[in-house]
Amino acid sequence: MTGVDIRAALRAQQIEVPSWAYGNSGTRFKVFAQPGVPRTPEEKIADAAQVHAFTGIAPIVSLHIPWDRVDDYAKLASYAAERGVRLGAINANVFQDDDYRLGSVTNPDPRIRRKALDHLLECVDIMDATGSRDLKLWFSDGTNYPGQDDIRARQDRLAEALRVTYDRLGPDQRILLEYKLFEPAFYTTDVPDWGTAYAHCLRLGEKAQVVIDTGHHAPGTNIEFIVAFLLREGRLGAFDFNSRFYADDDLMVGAADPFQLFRIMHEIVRADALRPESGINFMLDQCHNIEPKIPAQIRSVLNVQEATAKALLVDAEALAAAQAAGDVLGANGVLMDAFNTDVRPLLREVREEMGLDPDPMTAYARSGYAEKIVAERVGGQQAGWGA
Ligand code: RM4
Ligand code: MN
Repeated sequence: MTGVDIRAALRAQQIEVPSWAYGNSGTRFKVFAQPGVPRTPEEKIADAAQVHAFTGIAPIVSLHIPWDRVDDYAKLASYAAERGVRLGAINANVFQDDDYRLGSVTNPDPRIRRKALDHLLECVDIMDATGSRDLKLWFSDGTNYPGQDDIRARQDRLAEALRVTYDRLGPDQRILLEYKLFEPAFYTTDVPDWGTAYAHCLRLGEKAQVVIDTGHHAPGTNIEFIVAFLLREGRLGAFDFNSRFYADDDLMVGAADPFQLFRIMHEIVRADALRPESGINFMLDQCHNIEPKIPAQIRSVLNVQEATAKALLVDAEALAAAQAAGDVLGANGVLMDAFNTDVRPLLREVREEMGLDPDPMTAYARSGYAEKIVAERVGGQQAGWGA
């Protein structure tokens, strides 16, 4: 790829940010409230718009329902547009109601299954109003004890709910099915891995795609292999980017293992799947429990951008030649040369070409926005997990 192509690819990159990253969050031990945190979906969108204003590559905001429930979604979409961003994936939430103690769409009680399904269908109605393409489904469903419920019957119930939801989708809408190894269930999880998600998606049809949340695997899992495999099958719909040291830590993407992020982005570039038209939704799914939220989101977007720039720098011809010649060390060297390149000067230039400040972190800090929201957002109920 020429230098001109690399810059064009970087300018065209799009990353989707989660509305919930701007609200208060914490662990099951404590939610630490921060001053200036949004109280409404509009305020979350306003904060997300700052991330785009300073990075130039984060023009889309995912919503989570019911956290972001409003009376008029079309109005929310215009509010976003006025701030220079647009609404992205609608994330369903069937994990925060007392009724879901034994599961949502896999619950043994048909009344509760129906309630969960109705929520999924409500989310598609919301997509119609917001113009969103993607319905992101993560199920916390599972069991804690052997014998607690029938593993196969739960798969049948899951498949049934997915089928009804899939059949409700418009022609340009998709289901993004997310998997997670464990938590909150500790014995069985109903969608624990990419294979399970992929099998359900295959049965549903082409509008069902797998989401890879980078924090949802066993330690040591080779995530870039999953990326390569799903891309090859045309079933990779999205990422939920974050980083982890232990389990689903939801830390900033690229913070724990920048090399892994580079390897993932290399598979994306290799498959020419970076372009927005390729249909891969590059989302962040993070919680900023102790660090300031808007700068943390900016840093995360920049981390993905840095990994992408390095992936774009891989000399594909030299790599293919070394691979064909069986030159193990040569091939590895080509990849490492790209990873070890300092792409920060290149990215400063790309930002200048885009009319942005070359240093988004300090530009945001200088902007006074953080002080402004602390002064203005007084009173009301801060968004979050119950701070
Ligand atoms: C889950 C999963 C989902 C996210 C929720 C908040 O672990 O990652 O994508 O919506 O957390
Ligand atoms: Mn996720």
